[in-house]
Amino acid sequence: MEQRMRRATRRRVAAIATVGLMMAAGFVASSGPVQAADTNLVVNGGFEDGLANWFVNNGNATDGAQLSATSDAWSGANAALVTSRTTTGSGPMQDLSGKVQAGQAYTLTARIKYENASGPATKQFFATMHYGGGTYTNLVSVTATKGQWAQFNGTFTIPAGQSVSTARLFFETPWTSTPSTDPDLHLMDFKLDDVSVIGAAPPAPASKTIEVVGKLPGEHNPLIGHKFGADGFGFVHDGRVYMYLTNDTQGYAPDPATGVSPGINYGNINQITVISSEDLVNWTDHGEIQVAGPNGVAPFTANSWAPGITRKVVNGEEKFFLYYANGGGSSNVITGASPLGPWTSERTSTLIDGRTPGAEDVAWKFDPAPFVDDDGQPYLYFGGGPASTSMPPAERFNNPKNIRAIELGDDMISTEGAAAVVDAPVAFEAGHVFKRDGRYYFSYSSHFGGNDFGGNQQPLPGYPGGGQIGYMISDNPMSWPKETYAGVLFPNQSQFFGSGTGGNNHQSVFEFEGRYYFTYHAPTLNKRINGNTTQGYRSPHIQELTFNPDGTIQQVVGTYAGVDQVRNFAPYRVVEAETFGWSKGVATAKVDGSSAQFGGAAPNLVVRDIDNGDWTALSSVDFGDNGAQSVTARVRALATGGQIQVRLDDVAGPVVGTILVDTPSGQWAEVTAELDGVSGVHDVYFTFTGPAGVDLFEIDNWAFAAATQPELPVTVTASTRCVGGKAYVAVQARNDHDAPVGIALETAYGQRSFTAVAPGANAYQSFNTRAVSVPAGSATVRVTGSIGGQDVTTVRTVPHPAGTCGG
Ligand SMILES: [Ca+2]
Ligand SMILES: [Ca+2]
Ligand SMILES: [Ca+2]
Repeated sequence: MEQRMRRATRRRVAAIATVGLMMAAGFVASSGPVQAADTNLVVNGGFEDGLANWFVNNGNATDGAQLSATSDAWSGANAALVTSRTTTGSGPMQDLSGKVQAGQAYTLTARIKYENASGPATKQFFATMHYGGGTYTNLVSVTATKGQWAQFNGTFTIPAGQSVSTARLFFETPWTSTPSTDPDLHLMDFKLDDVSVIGAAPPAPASKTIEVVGKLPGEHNPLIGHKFGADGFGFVHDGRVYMYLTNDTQGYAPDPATGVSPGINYGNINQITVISSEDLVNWTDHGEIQVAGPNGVAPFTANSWAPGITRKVVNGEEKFFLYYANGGGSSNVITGASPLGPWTSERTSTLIDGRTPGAEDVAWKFDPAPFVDDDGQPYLYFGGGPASTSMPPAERFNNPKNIRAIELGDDMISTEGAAAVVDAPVAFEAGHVFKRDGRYYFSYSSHFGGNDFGGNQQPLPGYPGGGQIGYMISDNPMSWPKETYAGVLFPNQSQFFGSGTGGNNHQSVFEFEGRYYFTYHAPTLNKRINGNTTQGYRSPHIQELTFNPDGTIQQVVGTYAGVDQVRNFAPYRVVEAETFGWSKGVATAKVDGSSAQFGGAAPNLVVRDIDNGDWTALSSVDFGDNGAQSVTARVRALATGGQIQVRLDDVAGPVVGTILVDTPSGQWAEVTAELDGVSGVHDVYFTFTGPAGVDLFEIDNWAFAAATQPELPVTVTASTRCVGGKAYVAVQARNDHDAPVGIALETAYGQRSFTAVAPGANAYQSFNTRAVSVPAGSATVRVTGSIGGQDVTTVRTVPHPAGTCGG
């Protein structure tokens, strides 16, 4: 009923363009005058990329159709064919949100054809914009003759006061509430081709760049300061820790004037953010996976919240399975060829939903967390939300039985059997399981009470309060009676981070190189931006998890300090520039091509929005005793006069090298700077300077080059001679250094070492081969000494000729 009401009040703005060419099949009209700056806002309007960027209008629940590509095109090889239309509005749609602007005029052209034998001789079609809610505006109309291509060709102006935050263009037949009474007249199939909407270029999107230093130098929480991320799930693979995050940045939209964003809208989130680290302090930004939505990996899902990932070899193939919540109603899984993708959907419908046995009473079939046991058996934990009203109030509060455990099939994309109740006290959501010393640990987030949980009730003694992380310990991953409850493992984060950081949480536990770690989120970056009035944008945190001798967990204390850096950062390799421990004022963006560091399957990002005064930094970089000689960065200059200063240990520390970004504007190029005095372990700051008010350049990756070791001067010779009918190899090394050195002479026929060879003195040995002849070969001379206080070893190889006695 609600849908019909909305449809009936659909606004038909009178600004239907005058249609110059009705029934204009085959006639090419001149479009209106188009200014040079005008641009076509429609992507793939000719359907030459198949159905990319197109989907079926879904403005009302009753709308529906099949969209396919057809070779019966007006031009090119393809057009779109829409069949099985359920409403007059059921037709091809493209999202122009963020592209069209209020008050602007646009020219719309398109080709349309219908052929149904029992259809009318002529039929009117509309190009219509859906501005969200019940607001629809017909833009341009054409009346087509059956079997012939007709052309839409008209202009429309979006009213100055029209909200265009949602603007979706679609094609339809004139509205009637009961089209099924005469489907030949109202629901005919039709074909569409060559769609264009030409007008002012889309406005530059407002900057989302976080200008404050969101992660303070020296601190390790939040993990990143240049974007948000929630519900972190830690996953260890091949020496790296990956964190999969709900992309809280997706809806972040700071007002250009005030810098304050509206509150978070979870309904907009359909991407998962991935970051990774080999040391838990310096994190690489791998960007976002477009999981859900019309252009998502799994387009039959709308949201991607609260990810959980695991790895399994299926039919001999290593695969990575990324589970996520499709809003509150269902959960799903996509498959990766690596932890960084590429990602595909092996399913065409959701994995956990109303059909899942044993989950019927679970209000929110979300928050899926996978766990693969040592024997290879996989499990999935999911669920949460309001408790069943069939329970007494006290039970609804204390033991809401709203979380489930279920076995996964060996393919990891199906379930087996019925889900079992996880009777977690005061449970709300965010189930997660790990195994340690043969026992299983289930952790979860507790609820805040209220009507969903039987009204105001007193928790049982020892049960968690609101918004805490509780845990249970069991010997069986499918058996979680309330008696397995073990306590609160993490109180609410507001206890540690203060005003503005409350709310629910979502945790995970992972083991990395012998230690256990606990992940959680807190809106600490949001708080650094806006003070105590936060808007719900959350950031990932990690603390170490420690256990008592009996296996219970010591309650975690949340800190900005976070965890210790696991290892020093290695600089002598290509490293993505989107790796940093701390940063200020920069953003990242995915670019075409693969990652130089992570290989062909991995996405590549660049650091952008680099202004004068911005910087990035790496924690505890180990340059070794010999130190670095140079640093090379792959950059794209955007202004003249940009520089990258390399500093040690502080954003205002000494400059040890300066990279001049003096390459042609707009082109990727490598630039190098010599370094002076960079050895040992340091934090490294890349500080960016150049003209104010413009983006200076973008950075893709960089690499340090190790200094070549200084050499001890030595003159070496090797010869063959004959003594007593035997061949000898004679080796001589003269110390040309200004201090004594050690010299070792080595041949295939023996070796000899000399200590403290004086300046100008020789080390000499004639090695008896005990043969009448010796083939050509070489001798090795190893010189050890000190240059400028630094211990140096210089190795020289010198050839000797063949020799034969008596020959
Ligand atoms: Ca075409
Ligand atoms: Ca900036
Ligand atoms: Ca990069």
